[in-house]
Amino acid sequence: MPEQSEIARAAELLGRARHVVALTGAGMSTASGIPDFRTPGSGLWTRTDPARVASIDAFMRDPRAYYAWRGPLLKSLHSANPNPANRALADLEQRDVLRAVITQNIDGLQQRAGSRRVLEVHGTAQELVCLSCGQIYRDDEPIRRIIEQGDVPYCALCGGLLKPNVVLFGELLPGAVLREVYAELQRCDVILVAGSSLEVHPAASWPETALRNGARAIIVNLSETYLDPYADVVIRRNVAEALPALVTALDNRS
Ligand code: CNA
Repeated sequence: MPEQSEIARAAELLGRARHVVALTGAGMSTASGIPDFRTPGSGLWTRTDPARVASIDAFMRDPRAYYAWRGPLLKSLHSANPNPANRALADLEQRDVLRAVITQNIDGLQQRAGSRRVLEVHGTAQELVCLSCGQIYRDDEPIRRIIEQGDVPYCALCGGLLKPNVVLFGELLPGAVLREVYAELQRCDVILVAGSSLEVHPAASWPETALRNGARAIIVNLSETYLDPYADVVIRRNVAEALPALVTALDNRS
């Protein structure tokens, strides 16, 4: 008998699962034109030292330098649209296969593709928060113009410094979201990791938590991850091709 392809094996696992959860990362959005952090050549961190600019200490020390570095990423987020990988995960949720997407992404593409249950563990770039009074602002045109001009945005209410509502190095992850994440990791019997290098903690350790709870793991990623040897299926392909193929294979299962 011919060996089953990885896609078919993954579809088999998904088809039999009771509660599937996805963990996604920046690789889900590269097909939408948003660079990830670590892909050689295009990755944002291959050009800058992250701890130097993307930490809360660095932000407080020099917000202008932070915005100058973050500007190109924020700009690429504004013009991006969901891609077939995002739509495939939304399709899986619609088919009652996928129960939740835990995402490290800050771009909102998964929700725009139609996913309803998305747990944003690193916050969202679509908002800014005032570090003095906590007021939340939409990332709208006037604020974008300030940043694009090389200036720093301040709160209209109290004059405090505005920070994108994302988690920087040295900041805590949002507690309420984390509680939901751990509940999903308890419940899931399959975890589908897509487009993450699994190098940023604590998210990097969550598939292990799920495995320890008895879940099976499927990994779809272009480069190797530490988890590959422990996964049931590893699909080393572009998520924008592999995830739609997975949905088709699932639909074709009799
Ligand atoms: P990462 O460390 O940059 O890893 C991305 C992974 O995706 C790499 O292993 C790549 O090989 C892989 N990859 C890239 N493109 C594809 C593709 N088309 N198909 C399959 N695999 C692909 O990013 P992580 O998400 O693991 O790291 C977490 C960081 C990245 C979080 O703090 C995010 O906030 C942060 N980030 C988010 C965005 C975004 O919201 N789109 C963009 C850049 C960075």
